[in-house]
Amino acid sequence: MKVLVLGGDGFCGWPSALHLAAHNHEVVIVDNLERRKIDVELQVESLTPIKPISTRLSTWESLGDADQSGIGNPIGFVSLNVAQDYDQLLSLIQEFQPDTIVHFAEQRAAPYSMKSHRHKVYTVDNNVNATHHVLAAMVESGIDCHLVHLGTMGVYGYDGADVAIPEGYLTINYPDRQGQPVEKEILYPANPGSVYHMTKTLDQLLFQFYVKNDKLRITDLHQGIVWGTQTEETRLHPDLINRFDYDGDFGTVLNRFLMQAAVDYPLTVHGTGGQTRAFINIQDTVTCIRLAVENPPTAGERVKVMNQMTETHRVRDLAKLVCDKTGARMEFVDNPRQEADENELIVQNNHLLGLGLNPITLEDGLLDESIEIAEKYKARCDLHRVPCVSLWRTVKEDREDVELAQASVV
Ligand code: NAD
Ligand code: USQ
Repeated sequence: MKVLVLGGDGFCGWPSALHLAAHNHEVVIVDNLERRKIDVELQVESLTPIKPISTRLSTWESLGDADQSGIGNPIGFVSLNVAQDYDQLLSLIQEFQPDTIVHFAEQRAAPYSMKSHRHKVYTVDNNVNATHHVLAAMVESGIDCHLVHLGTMGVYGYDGADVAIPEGYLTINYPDRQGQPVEKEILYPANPGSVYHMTKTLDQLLFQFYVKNDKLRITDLHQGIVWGTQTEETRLHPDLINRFDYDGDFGTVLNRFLMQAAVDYPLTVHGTGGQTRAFINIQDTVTCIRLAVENPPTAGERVKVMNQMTETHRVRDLAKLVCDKTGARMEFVDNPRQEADENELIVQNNHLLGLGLNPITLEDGLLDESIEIAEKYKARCDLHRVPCVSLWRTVKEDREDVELAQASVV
């Protein structure tokens, strides 16, 4: 298939582009390299030394061989801003005629989206416009292609509702005006916990409308927190290494804990650490993307929502696991976010299991690889970038309490 990978230079997009190419899909990456510019803004770099996109692509191509394995299949690259350059995006879709567009091109960090009012505005502008531009361009081009979007488990919220979170839709019953029972399936009530997560709930409404109005074919993958770094393809050459974000804005919890253990920084457990979240290894992410690409919905079918996660864990249990494996210590710090201290989370993921996903869990040994990577590159870590300094609270006194507590750590 011909696949456009929007956001294909990022943490999930890069290994997904390689994996699709290795499976003989014709891939073109679209990215404005904004994520690399945000590193400059935040004065931090990926723990792993990532190469420029041109080096990544030429090294990948140089690995090609005659055995037709798919390794080294050329990948194209187009630099454009999906949220701003509508005409260029439309022309690209008309020229390339993709069978599938995989859309990773959004600002994805909850703490970054809550840093300041400017960051909130940027996140909404970038994410909602990017998604809407893709949908409008799909319709205007007249090309029948399938959109695979990266959504988040966070659209469901973490209020601990005593249900197994379904895949996108909830069946509700209510009486009509005559008191007769009515049954309906609705999008699971949105309950975002950050401006970033809110943009993903807005994306859901855009999808619902464009499927109803224009019969677009859309898969929305509600992904959990991704951990790990390397995949089968990125391991093939040092130039292909994937990003490893560890800073207080973009680093996600398990990768941060692994890095903190490597540099002997007490693991920063927010609040009681009773937050339960869904997780998935990056190798499973790329497999799920391919499964979604290769199994599109039919025209007229409602948005196909699949929960892209493999296991759930409490934050303090993850911290304990990492401490037990590495000898690190943990510290309970004031939570900079506004979120429930404790929640239960049970999630249905039957769609992707049914398509053949064979989950990699924390038990499967890849944690050791991540620990090795954190150890190998720990000299690149800037300890000043470790604390989470983005505060959710807008009340001045609340902020001062958290700031004071943060200043006392380490
Ligand atoms: P990332 O920031 O590493 O990658 C996103 C890429 O998109 C970057 O290369 C960036 O430059 C590009 N981009 C952003 N806005 C763009 C625009 N307007 N035009 C062109 N390119 C643009 O993030 P990631 O971790 O790879 O996440 C990818 C997607 O997966 C996001 O939508 C995110 O919400 C979702 N997701 C990620 C995780 C996770 O744990 N990383 C979990 C669940 C869902
Ligand atoms: N946390 C800590 N200590 C830390 C960092 C985080 O205790 O040092 C806690 C947070 O308070 C939160 C939990 O760990 O309760 C998860 O935080 P995170 O930063 O790992 O994940 P989150 O902000 O939810 O965002 C990440 C990705 C986002 C994706 C989301 C999937 O950045 O793109 O959408 O995971 S999910 O969480 O399932 O919604």
